[in-house]
Amino acid sequence: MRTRNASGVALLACLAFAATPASAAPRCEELAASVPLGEDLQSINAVLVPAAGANAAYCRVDLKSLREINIRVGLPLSAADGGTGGAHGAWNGKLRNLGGGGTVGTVGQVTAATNTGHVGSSTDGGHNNAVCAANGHPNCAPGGYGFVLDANNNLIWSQLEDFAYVSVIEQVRWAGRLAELYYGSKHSRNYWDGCSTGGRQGMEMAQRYGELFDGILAGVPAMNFSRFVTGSLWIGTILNESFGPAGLANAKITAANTAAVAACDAQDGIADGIVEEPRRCTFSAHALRCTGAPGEPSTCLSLQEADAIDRVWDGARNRAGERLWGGPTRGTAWTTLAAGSGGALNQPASIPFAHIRAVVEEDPTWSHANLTTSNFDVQFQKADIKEARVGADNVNLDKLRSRGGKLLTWHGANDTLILPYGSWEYWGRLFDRYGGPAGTQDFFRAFSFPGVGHCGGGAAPQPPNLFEVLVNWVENGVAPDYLVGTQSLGASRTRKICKYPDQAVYDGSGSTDDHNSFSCVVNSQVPADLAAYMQSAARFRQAGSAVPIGTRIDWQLEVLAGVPYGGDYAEQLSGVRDKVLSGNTKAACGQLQGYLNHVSAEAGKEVETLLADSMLGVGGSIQDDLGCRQKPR
Ligand SMILES: [Ca+2]
Repeated sequence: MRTRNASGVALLACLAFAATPASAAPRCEELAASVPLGEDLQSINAVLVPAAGANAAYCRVDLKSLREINIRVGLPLSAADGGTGGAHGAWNGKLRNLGGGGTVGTVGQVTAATNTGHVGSSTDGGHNNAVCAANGHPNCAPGGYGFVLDANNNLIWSQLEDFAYVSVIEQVRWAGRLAELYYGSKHSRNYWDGCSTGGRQGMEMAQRYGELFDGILAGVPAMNFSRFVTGSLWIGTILNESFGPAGLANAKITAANTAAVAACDAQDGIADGIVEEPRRCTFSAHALRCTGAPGEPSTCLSLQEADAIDRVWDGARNRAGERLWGGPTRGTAWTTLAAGSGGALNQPASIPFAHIRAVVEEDPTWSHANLTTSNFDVQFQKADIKEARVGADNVNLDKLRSRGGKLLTWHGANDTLILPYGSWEYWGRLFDRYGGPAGTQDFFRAFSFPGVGHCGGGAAPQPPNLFEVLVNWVENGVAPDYLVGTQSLGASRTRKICKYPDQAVYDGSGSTDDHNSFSCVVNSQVPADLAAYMQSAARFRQAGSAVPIGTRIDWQLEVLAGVPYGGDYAEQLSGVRDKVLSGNTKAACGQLQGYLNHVSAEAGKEVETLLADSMLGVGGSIQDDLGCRQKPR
């Protein structure tokens, strides 16, 4: 292990001269000494891991890059190390960068990549759970967010940014650098492969660094970070407000979900236990109201219970009744997003709760009990303003498209952790940007899997090997119009899952358990009823006028205080605030316009592009509220 020491600068100079010439590629054991330590490499260790069990031998490099970003790169053995069978030793010439899960916090295994001849890579997301715990923070465990807070409970923006994307692009860059050094040859393909947090990381790569990738598999992305986390808290909020500490028996929730699936199953024409499009299922829990009849089930519902279940299914709404976010689809268990005791649920589960507490409120004592259906919209807006730039929900994929790269994504329609609403919402906005689904099909394909849970699972046909599908698209030009899902039912059930928003339709003959009996009907746009379902409150003003302009500006100023380049913007925005508070609307509008021009110009230089998203959004909503936009746009 080599590490950077106090005289790092002098060491760096010596090592640069000592670097192995490119003509003689270093063996694994020489690899660490071949890379100069510097600002983006604090330590590096390389070890040849012999073949063991199902795992092929590979060269494992563990390094620490910027700040607390730890990265692992696995390299199939080079010819010099005895590797055979690939384009360079055992290497197929390709990078397969692997995504993490939850809040990460440890580097992941890379053998899934090295075993198939790829250079594999992973990162801990820029924080180590053990370091977090040593700093005395609560919620350091996987799924906790203690790592973003300093000792005074102030948000460490760099930690959040590292988690969002910096660690990820460092991971990808190091995979490429080390491959070139070890094999003496550049990679021929660059792939991303992840699900959940790994899917979000893939979306970040597509949006920010699309020019670097041939193919990105972003499964079930935890994107829309600034909105979906708060949206998830709706379940716990309804339960707490309706039932307090007693909660609602999970047996009743399960019974309601079971009844909903039974009621909606045949809507799609096939009674198979699967609701093809849960947004079209409008089953009300009031069907399960207790009647007092003898022998009725103990899971029958009171008026209040039925109301609560319907409101959870419906999803978060603001006080004006506009949808903020979707709920868990009917048929989806709530036990991943809500928690409780004694078989009842009454509060949000730990991951979204920890997120709001640490990242948004910067207060480890903040309680979910502060949230009600009456102030939920304020919380939703606050998180969005604060975190928009790490939201991973930018629909500008021009970099990926221009390069000819491909983005393959999917979501289980019964996801228990990351509500599928976020993917449907993003796909719809992407179609809007690129002139409808047809305008996206050469670089983007998305699949909504009915009945499937979080990154798989559920009593429904499961996705095939999607990485293989992606590679076949990138390297052989086979763009997937549909995927074949498989469910084991003793005999196997296969089903066509058509690319979104196309629809699988039964041909009218043949087994409904055979995908060959189905055809995909191409939809040139998202069907009107589903588009209507996705209608939501205007972003950054979801609470309407409930949050005073001054408060919204204050939230944005807090963001600006924590980022590079923030000072200039903050000065201008403070000026707007002063003029608003003094009632000088005309002058406020003028200064706000100057501020927005400034942001637009900087965004054009791609400086902090996604920060600009929230700054422009907040500014735009304030323009509307102040009536600044008098001329038609
Ligand atoms: Ca069905």
